[in-house]
Amino acid sequence: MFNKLFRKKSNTNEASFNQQKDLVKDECIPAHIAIIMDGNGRWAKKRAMPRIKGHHEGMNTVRKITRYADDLGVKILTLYAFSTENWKRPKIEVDFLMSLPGQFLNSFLPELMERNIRVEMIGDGSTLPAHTQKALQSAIDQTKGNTGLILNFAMNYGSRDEIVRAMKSMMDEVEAGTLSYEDITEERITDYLMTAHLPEPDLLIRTSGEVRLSNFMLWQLAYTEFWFTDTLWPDFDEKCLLEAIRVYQSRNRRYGGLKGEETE
Ligand code: V0D
Repeated sequence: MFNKLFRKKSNTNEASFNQQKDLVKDECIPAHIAIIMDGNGRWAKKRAMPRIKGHHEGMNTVRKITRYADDLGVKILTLYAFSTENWKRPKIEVDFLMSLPGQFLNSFLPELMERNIRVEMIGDGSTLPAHTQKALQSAIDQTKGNTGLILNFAMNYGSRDEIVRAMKSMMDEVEAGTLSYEDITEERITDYLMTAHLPEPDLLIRTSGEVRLSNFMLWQLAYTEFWFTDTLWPDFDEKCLLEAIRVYQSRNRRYGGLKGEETE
């Protein structure tokens, strides 16, 4: 399974990369990884560049991490691309952010097809600019027959907003008489969320040193392992991903009692 990773260009730090890779267990790769991709603006500021340069670099990291995750056998990658709070940023920055899906897909869609990757989204797409919606919808349509990795973008997503919507559609059904008081269970609420068809994330990664959820998948992350790093998203690489997975696997072994005798 790691052959594809081996083929990739060797980095400055190949020895430590290979060491990291050896520590990762092939058979316990988290099926669903969710990532809060933070630190793009800070990355640019450190280089005296405009914030949008950081976002653009962050988009290139999305490409790279999608490839690594796919090569590792991850099934679902959910990326927090734009939150319901991000509209408060300067218009010029929001406008640039909204051009990223188009830029990303123009250059990356052929590779997504080649890799059998399916693009999906969660969040309220209806208030995104028309050109952004078009780019997204076209990618979703073109990849909907693909059966490999699900690349799930959270766009104009907020978890509380998602829960409010779920409650409202449940109320609608209660009023219509198709749902009753007794039907309101954890499983049923899960069914009304935008992630209804997906398993819950096994691993949450947040970059750039902030240690909070920022309204991301509150319901879905109830049992998820969290991994935080000071690395800024544009600097996040395959080594960081492997480190996160290695830590995830060691916690699973300790607390899940799955793979017995291993100790670290
Ligand atoms: C900026 C770091 C890819 C986070 C990553 C509109 C902030 C780069 C996409 C993308 C963003 C979204 C949907 C899609 C294909 C690509 C993206 C946004 C921001 C918000 F179908 N990167 N990216 N979308 N950034």
